[in-house]
Amino acid sequence: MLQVYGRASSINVQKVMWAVGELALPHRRHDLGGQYGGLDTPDYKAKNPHRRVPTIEDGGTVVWESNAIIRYLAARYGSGTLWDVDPGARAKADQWMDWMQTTLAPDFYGLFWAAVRTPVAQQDAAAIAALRQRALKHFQLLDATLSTRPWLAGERFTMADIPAGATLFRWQELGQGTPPLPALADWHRRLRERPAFRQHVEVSYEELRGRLG
Ligand SMILES: N[C@@H](CCC(=O)N[C@@H](CS)C(=O)NCC(=O)O)C(=O)O
Repeated sequence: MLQVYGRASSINVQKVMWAVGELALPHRRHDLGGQYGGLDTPDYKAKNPHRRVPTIEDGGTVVWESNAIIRYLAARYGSGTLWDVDPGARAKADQWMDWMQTTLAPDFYGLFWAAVRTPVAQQDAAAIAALRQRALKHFQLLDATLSTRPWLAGERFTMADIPAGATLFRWQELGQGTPPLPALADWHRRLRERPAFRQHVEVSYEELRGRLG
């Protein structure tokens, strides 16, 4: 059975669990990282030399890096659904997944750390406002894209929607006071119709509030 290592409050674990849920894969998730620790054991280090979550183990296959895991699961179990067999169509999904990891995530995670993980007494309002503006520009790009098609890679939900979509639950709080983005809001509404999104992404992050470690 598929083993997933990582705490449910990690957005990178949530991305993987959302894919696991979409594919209805029998699995066992192990709480690791954050308050649960367990990343420094020789056993975990052998699986993931980076010592972060998530990691998966599927038979003899061990994979870390959340987007690499999503691609592996989609290719192995989601051909024709999450995974498009046409290389050109699949590249459309890949580009949004890589964009999330390299462009949206640094600003969005920076905002999350500044506004949620940093204790209130240490928070820098100007830095939070600047990070919110930087993140907003990325959500505006998503909004503009989603005003031309229903899903990020085209006409149907694919793995492309998972990494960027996983940020929307937290953006609800972090983006407060920013201009409305109608196409983004409609995408979020449609993602919320997916049980795996609600189960794995709409997870409380209160255990992370005020905790820098
Ligand atoms: N690029 C990696 C990032 C992995 C990462 O930094 N994970 C965080 C949680 S989101 C982590 O392991 N933090 C240490 C901890 O939880 O103890 C991925 O997408 O999987």
